[in-house]
Amino acid sequence: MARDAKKLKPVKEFKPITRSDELPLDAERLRFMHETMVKARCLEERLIAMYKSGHGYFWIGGPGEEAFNVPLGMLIKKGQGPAFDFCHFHYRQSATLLAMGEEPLGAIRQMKNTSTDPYSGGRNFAGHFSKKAWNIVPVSSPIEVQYSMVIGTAMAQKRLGGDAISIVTGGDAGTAEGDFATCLVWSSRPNEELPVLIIVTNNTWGISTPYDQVQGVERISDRGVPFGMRTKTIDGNDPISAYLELKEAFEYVRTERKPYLVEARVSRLYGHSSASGANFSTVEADCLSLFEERLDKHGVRAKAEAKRLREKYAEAYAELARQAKEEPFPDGATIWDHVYAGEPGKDPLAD
Ligand SMILES: Cc1ncc(C[n+]2csc(CCOP(=O)(O)OP(=O)(O)O)c2C)c(N)n1
Repeated sequence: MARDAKKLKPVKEFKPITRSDELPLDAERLRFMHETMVKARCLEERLIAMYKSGHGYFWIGGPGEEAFNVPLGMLIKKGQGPAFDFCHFHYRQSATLLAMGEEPLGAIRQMKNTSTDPYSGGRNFAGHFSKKAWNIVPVSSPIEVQYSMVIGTAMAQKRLGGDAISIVTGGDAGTAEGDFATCLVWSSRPNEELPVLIIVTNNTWGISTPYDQVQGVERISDRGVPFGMRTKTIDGNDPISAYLELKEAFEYVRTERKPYLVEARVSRLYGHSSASGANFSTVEADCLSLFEERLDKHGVRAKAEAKRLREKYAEAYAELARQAKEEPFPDGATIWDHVYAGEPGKDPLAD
């Protein structure tokens, strides 16, 4: 659905750092951020192309959120168990996984629903990641349940001590559900505060429902204020600002062991999902193109080089899709794998 402009008022405090002459991050980091954003965009565009050519049943993903999701992935302390960060993500997080070092082939296999899909063995939607080795909890299709679940891992981390935290992401519309309120209450109990980085990516849409017809608050971050937690609304279309703001939030949660609610304003560049057509939006800010303008202007990466990278990854991922096309679908006999602990009908604690 096209519209003229976002009805949300612009946030005055968005730091103008990226409009100054000096970029406040080193060139190597900026180039990594840009290349990872390119990878994420090319991956999502490949997944959309697969859906449109009949090599997948449903697409949903994160094009338009790369400027926020890449810095997020760069700051996560990845590993398995409570001494590492726990990630309770939603379905728009491919750029975060790539920034953490994930290979793109898994997402392509999940799109094609092959048995080789490392996240669900070919049985879940696109963008439904899970990775035990990095504490990436399986993405849930019923939205928002992750905001209740994050409390559990954060409690374990609080008891353990150390600096690992639990991170939860979800969209603006989903915050209307009770799980979000549960998260605010349980993460902020006096003297029992939990190390949770609560993130809401606000693209101003819930499928086709506009933000300003549903939410009475101007900023979702304000929902955390009555609970005494630190809150901030940040510019999720600016990767430098997002990196610096997130760094501060991570440091606070790691050291204070208390919650921090971040609302990131982002774009939704290909609509909600394949259910709404998955066509490029010309009325929303494109964080990748905007970043490329700035990198070129500051001599960090020329536009021609950025274009070359886009072509390189577009072709590389087309090749991965050709590879996945030849791989088998899951065998019917594996239908119960990973559904229950142990075997169906057998007491999981019996052995
Ligand atoms: C419990 C539940 N209710 C409804 C849906 C259908 N649904 C899927 S995505 C979505 C909108 C989510 O919007 P938002 O939370 O803003 O996240 P976005 O997809 O825009 O990032 C809805 C209503 C669902 N999957 N689960």
